[in-house]
Parts: sequence; C-alpha cells; structure tokens
Amino acid sequence: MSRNLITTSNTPKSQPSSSISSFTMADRSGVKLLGMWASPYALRTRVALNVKSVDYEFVDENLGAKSDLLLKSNPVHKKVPVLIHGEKIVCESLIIVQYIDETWPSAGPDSILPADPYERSVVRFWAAYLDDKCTPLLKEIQGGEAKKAAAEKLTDSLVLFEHVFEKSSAGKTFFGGDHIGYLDIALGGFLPWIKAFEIMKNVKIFDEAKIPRLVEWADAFCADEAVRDVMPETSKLVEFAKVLFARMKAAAAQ
Ligand SMILES: N[C@@H](CCC(=O)N[C@@H](CS)C(=O)NCC(=O)O)C(=O)O
Repeated sequence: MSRNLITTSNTPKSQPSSSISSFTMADRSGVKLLGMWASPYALRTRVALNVKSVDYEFVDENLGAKSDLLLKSNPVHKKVPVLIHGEKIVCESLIIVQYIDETWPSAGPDSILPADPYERSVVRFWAAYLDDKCTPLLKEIQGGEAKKAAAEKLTDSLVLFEHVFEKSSAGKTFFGGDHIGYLDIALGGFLPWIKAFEIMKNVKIFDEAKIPRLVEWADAFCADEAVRDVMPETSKLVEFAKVLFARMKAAAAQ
C-alpha cells in the first residue's frame, strides 16, 4: 500500500511557488497530487495511485484560495486533481488514471485498463457516459426543486451500469474482475457524494430494488485496501456539503 504524505496548500512546504522544478526531498518519489479531500475526481486518482502502490505526496488544496502551484499547473481549468510527476504535469482525473496505469505498469498486480484495445474503448465509452450524463444529475439533485425525480433519473441511468457491471465483472467482485479497474475507479469516486446526497436530500440513489449488483459492488469497493483509507467519511462530507451549498445559495441570491 502506498504511504502518502499529506500536506495542505496553506503550509509553505507544499507551495514551491517559483517553479515546478524546485522540488524538495519531501517529494520523495517525485509524485505529487494536487487534490482536495472531498473531491470525487481527486479520489479517483488517489485510488489509482494506491492500486499501483505509488508513493506520493497529497496536497490538500483550499479551493477558495488556490495555491500558485495549482494555478500554474492547471492554468486552463484551475481545477484539481493535478498530478505532478517530476517535470510532467497531468490534468483531468480520467486522463491521470490512464497516465498512472501506463506509467507504472508493473508496480501493481494488474492493469487498471483492460489489455484488449476493444475492451479499452468500451470502458472509456462508459466512463465518458458517466461524466457526461450521470454526474450532471447529481448537480440537479443538489440544486433543483425536483430532487426526487432527478434521483430517480440518476438511478435509472445507473441501471445501464448494472448491465455493464454484469458483463464486465463476469460474476466477480469488480468491473475489472478480481481487481479494481477503470470503471470501478470512474464510478467509485462518486460514492461518497452519492451517500452524502442520500442523507442530505432524503433520496434513494443506490436502490437495491433497481441496481442490486451495484449496491453489492459499492460495499466491496469501499472496503478494498486501495480505497478505504482515502474515502472521505460520509458524516464529514455531509457537514462540508451543508456549508458549501449554503455559500452557493447565498452567492446565487446576490
Ligand atoms: N473534469 C475534471 C473535473 C475536476 C473538478 O471539477 N474539480 C473540482 C473539485 S471536485 C475543482 O477543482 N473545482 C474548483 C473550481 O471549479 O474552481 C476532472 O475529471 O478532473
């Protein structure tokens, strides 16, 4: 399991403000992840690093006061996660996961993406579907009046994932079979927020009646050793989300 050093973006140690090449000994393996503890996208990349047993430094960014390093590393989107590997900078969670898989192929027991090019294209298709079609529904549940209808729509779109799971897991625990794969990581990153929304908004998304295999899968994913230490606690996330949503509401009313 990876040993990762956690720093926050407000500590000087985590802010080499001048250039990316000014790494210190704290970077150890030369892998630094700019993330944020509650970010579903950062969670994807942390799980991928753990699957590959990559030792890395985690920088917990304050997204209300982004570090110079984040702004300089991802000037286009100014978002986390950003992976800094020596002099190389990689942005966008799913691209980072693919980079991790290709860069450290032999560090872990298995590949995150399937070896077969066609199967790779299939998992990429469904990961894109998830980000394009499913995650906007989380925003609808959060902000919209019709939160129950949006939750149902999300569950219905996850029914497609239930079929994908049945096919790609072939009776095993994960989308990747016996081990965590690309779709496990892509969907799993959102589990903490789905759980938090179920509590805060009093809706059912992971509904056993509609997606029983995915409900089982979610428990196995959260319990996996590559995941459990980096999974945000639901109660902490709920408290964080309450403050965040209140701030967003106040800003929208201005
Ligand atoms: N498509 C991006 C989304 C990343 C994203 O939305 N990150 C959020 C945190 S969850 C962020 O950094 N937000 C800061 C902002 O929008 O200013 C990915 O997959 O990495």
